[in-house]
Amino acid sequence: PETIYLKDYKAFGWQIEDVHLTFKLSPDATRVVSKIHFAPNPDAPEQEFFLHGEELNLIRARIDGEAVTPETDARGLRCKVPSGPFLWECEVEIAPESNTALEGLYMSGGMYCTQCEAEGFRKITYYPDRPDVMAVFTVRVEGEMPVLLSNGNLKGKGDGWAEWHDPWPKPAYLFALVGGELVNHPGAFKTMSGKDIELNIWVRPGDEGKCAFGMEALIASMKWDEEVYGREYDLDTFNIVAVDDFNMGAMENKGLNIFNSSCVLASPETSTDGNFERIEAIIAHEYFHNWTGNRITCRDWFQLCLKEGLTVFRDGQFTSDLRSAPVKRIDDVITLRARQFPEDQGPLAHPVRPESFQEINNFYTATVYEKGAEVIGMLKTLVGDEAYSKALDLYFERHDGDAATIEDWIKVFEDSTGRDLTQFKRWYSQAGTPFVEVSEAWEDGTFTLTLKQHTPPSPGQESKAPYVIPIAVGLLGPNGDEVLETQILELTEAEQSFSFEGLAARPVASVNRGFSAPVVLSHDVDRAFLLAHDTDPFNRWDASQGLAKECLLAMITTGAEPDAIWLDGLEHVLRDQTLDPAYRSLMLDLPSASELAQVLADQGVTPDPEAIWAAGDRLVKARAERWKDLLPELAKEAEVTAPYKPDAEQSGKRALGASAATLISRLDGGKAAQARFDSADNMTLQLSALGNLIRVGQGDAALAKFYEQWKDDRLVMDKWFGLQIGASEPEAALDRAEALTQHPDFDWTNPNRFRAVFGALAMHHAAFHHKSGRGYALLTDWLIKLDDKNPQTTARMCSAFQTWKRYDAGRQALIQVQLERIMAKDNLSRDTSEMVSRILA
Ligand code: B3K
Ligand code: ZN
Repeated sequence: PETIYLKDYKAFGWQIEDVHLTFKLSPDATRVVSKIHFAPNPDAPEQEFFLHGEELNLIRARIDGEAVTPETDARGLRCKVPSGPFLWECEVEIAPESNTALEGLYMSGGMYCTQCEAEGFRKITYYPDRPDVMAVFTVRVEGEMPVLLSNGNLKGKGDGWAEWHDPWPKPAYLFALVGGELVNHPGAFKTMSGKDIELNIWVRPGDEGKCAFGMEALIASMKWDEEVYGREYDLDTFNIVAVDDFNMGAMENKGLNIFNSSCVLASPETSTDGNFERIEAIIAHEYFHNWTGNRITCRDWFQLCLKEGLTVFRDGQFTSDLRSAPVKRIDDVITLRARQFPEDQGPLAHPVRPESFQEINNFYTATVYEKGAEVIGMLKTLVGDEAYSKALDLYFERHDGDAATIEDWIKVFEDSTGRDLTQFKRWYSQAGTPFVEVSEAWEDGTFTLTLKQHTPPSPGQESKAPYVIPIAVGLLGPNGDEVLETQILELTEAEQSFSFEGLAARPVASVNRGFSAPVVLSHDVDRAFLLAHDTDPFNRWDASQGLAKECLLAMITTGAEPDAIWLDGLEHVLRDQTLDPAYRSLMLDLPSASELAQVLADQGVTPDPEAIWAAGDRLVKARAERWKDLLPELAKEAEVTAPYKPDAEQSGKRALGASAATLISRLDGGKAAQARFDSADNMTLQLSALGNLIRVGQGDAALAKFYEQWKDDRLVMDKWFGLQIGASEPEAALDRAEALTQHPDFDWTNPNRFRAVFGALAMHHAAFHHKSGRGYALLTDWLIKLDDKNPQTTARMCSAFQTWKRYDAGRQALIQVQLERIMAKDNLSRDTSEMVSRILA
């Protein structure tokens, strides 16, 4: 496969004045007629006229009314064109019903829908399918369905047709079309300048009762973006459509967002608190793209983080404002450590702005999204809140309507603050997680912190230059009082010291408060003291996480007993009713097995998944016994008597209640869990009780009952599939995964169902890495099967193998066999081939 490089960027030779598309929908023979006015682009180098096009059946083409016979191949079409402006007309035929890759125009449950980002539009018609070619689209859709939607504003509709016009120039990846028998949940919004916007969530009949929450979230997002970023919506209508077959979460098509139904449909009976929070965040994320992504888009796909990093950062701010900021920060760091750190420290490591790719869909990664957002967070910390707002105003003013680059983004900050950001830009070009080592000195009232940074090599990057790292630091006196409020230290050298003078006694340093930089910190500090006294909620939580890791590592490597000092400190926090229940619930969470494996590997110890599992199990049991009096008190305190609401307050209580209940089930063999399950009137409670029953080996009857109750609800059934794997002991989890792939409801071509099973398996560290290799083989069998149908989802799931070099020679050999088996498959997709070759390299 061909590799594309950032350094080879070249502008397209033509500009587009307007695009008219007509769709005659039919499952096996949809006709697409395009009329496009091209004019030479004066800023582009000489080039032949090439339009992308894949899997299209060309019916006819005309230039200025004259029939032409272009040269076509698997990637597109070449044609001789006039030297001045011209009208291109073309008709193609496509078969949405046999499009199982879910990219381009495809069908889901009888409905037509599209997914064009990143390069799906070329499967709809011949077009310069690149984000820097922006055009105004007019779209006519003809079909026998009652609802026919496209981008922009509705211009007219009649029996079997509808016409849409989008006045905002946009790249083809933001094109969308939907046709089907859909019903709408309506809503309305008045913008800050007084414009009335019609809002709709379109769903299959039967799902209309699950839209109210999504609508509220949309309205809250529109309001928030006006208040915080001054961004107003710019069309008459905003439509959201839910589809069941979708490769990822959702898509920000202009004025017509298309969502995986799991990311928009919600009801208390069928969705957990976690689902509600995620739906709220994704709706906000896609809406925020209207400005960061659509009005200002990316010049090329290497600049993906320009829209994704910024939009993740914005949706994070939104969630922090609506819910709890410390809880959101902790949640984000948990995800970062679980998903981005392993990527950044393994064979798939790549810069936030990659410099080459074979298949761009493989770069919608935790690094581009989550680290991309962290980089913006650091920028904001360095310049300050006010300067950040000023810079963003300038960004919108200067680049509205542009296809921009990271250079443009950085320049806006340089121009509005006067600060030189040359060194800061390394965050975009160097891969790998920086390690920061902290050492301390104390002499005559002066306390000195010495920070050393080091970033290990990553594929294609042997040595790294130092980053600018904003490290937030506070100092606590011996009695626990804060003697120095949070300050930002700017670490710019490989090694640098910072002194604090005039202190009465040696302080305890709280370093990288709020996780001000996405680094791995090593600091020999009194964590129990920080757990007791830190005023920074993030670092207080992280002190406990650090103690948990130390405790588990000692249990794993020396068979030590659980650390009583840590558990006492934690108990103190748990009993503190002034602390948010959600926060206390997070305090009870243990670092994941995969994170422990990484910590061991970092220390040069080969992780043994069985030993990690056993230690975790032993610790949970010890905590349950130690806290047998405290747990019922917590459960009681966490009870919610008011009618269900998925807000931060209630869901925090339910989370604390669930944490307590999980430990209680280790003491009573599942008695209380059974009662909770039987009386549950919301999915949060029902699912957590079911998980606890499975965990103690008492889940079979409840699983059967749950199945009977929910077998007709696809989204709830995804939970049923996933939970029984995730909550089982390693061998039982493997047995269940094998059995579930034979279940009549295992519709493996549905990405949600496939991920429910194999995502759960890959996340179950001890099951997936079972020494028999069963987990590896099972996943591989199904990846090989799925690759022909859906390369994008297959490639994404391959990342389960990315950490393979951490493990012992036996496991490595087992994994290598499987990776080679994938590579040997006939007609392996470009997506999967790129992923597996990188993992093997
Ligand atoms: N921009 C889309 C992701 C498209 C993924 C293409 N493989 C959703 C989002 O980030 O909002
Ligand atoms: Zn996005």
